[in-house]
Amino acid sequence: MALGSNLGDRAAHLAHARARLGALPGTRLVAASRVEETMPLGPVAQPPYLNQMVLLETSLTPAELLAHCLAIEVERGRARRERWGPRTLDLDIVRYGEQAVRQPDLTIPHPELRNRDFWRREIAELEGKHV
Ligand code: PH2
Ligand code: MG
Ligand code: MG
Repeated sequence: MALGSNLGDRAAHLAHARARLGALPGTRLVAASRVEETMPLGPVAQPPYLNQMVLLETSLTPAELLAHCLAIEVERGRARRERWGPRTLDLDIVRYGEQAVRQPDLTIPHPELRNRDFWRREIAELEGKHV
């Protein structure tokens, strides 16, 4: 899962997300990458992000996990205005084991994975930490 924040207390939003994700039913936080500051990608002018990748082990389905993620985003005051606009907290399912998902509201692997060097770097870091 990718965590991102570029509004408010960014580190606190990420910390909240890690705690909540690790406490979801049937779910364990296995590893976390470093938190990195990244320049905003995309067409909207906005502040820099804090980004982090975490590895979860879960018995939730992708759709269940997505529903929890949206609820956790709302807990941090996430408002959905423009696409790719600034946000307090963004939780994206980037990969789900080897499984692929293609639903109107969920595509796994995440289609942006190929475009985001920092995501691939963070995943490599997680794979090193995962025992
Ligand atoms: N997420 C976006 C848009 N732009 N830029 C950075 N640096 N990090 C993000 O997580 C990010 C972004 C939409 O989800
Ligand atoms: Mg995103
Ligand atoms: Mg998102």
